[in-house]
Amino acid sequence: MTNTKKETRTVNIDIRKDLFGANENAAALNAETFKKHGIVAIDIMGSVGTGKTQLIETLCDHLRDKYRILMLAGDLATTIDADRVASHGVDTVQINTGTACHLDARMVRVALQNVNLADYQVIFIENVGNLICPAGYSLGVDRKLVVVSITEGPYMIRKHPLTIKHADMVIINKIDLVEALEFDIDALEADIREVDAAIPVLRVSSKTGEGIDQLIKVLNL
Ligand SMILES: Nc1nc2c(ncn2[C@@H]2O[C@H](COP(=O)(O)OP(=O)(O)OP(=O)(O)O)[C@@H](O)[C@H]2O)c(=O)[nH]1
Ligand SMILES: [Mg+2]
Repeated sequence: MTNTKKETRTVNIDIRKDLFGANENAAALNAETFKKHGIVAIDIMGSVGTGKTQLIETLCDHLRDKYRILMLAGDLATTIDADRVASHGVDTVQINTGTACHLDARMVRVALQNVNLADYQVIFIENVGNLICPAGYSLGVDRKLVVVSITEGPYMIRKHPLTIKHADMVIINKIDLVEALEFDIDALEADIREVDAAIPVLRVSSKTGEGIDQLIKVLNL
């Protein structure tokens, strides 16, 4: 009996590449869907408590008479943020991610499954509060905003530059607290410019509404 030696086949799986590749495919599908319905979709990222929901609430107050708006809220648990925005007369869908510290394109796709997209012109997506994880996951949106706020201390950009690299615009929120906190906003903006010299940076107070008209103008809404 001849003993024929067999070759061992090796398959290398790059899990990260596989994961990100699958997400990019789902993001492309989302982008196509938004385009087909003429929807402007905006992903709002940022650490816990920077004012993402407050910003969406204020934007909705300014825009809800002009556009039909849907808000998708990403959180590990609860419907608190979706409920807050819904109280402004805006339709919402809560996405509870369980343990995931970011939204991905598939979650957005699933969340939109039972939504009649013909009813909407603008979709605000509040990502899970986190300055790191959401950066690598495209959702298929038109714009990616990062909300930083002056209550996080002066070093968050230097410590977490990655999200800025993946964003189209940075919102510095809570500027109504500048004096009380003796915060150096110019230094914070200089840190942002170190990461991306060209990125638009807007200073707003989602609470008082300062800077919101300018933000709406820059967003082309
Ligand atoms: N003074 C002031 N407070 C603000 C402003 N924006 C948000 N806040 C307050 O900051 C706190 C957190 O705001 P949220 O909008 O819940 O923050 P978030 O980023 O959505 O938080 P998570 O969803 O938990 O990540 C709330 O008490 C808001 O009222 C602002 O411009 N000025
Ligand atoms: Mg929130």
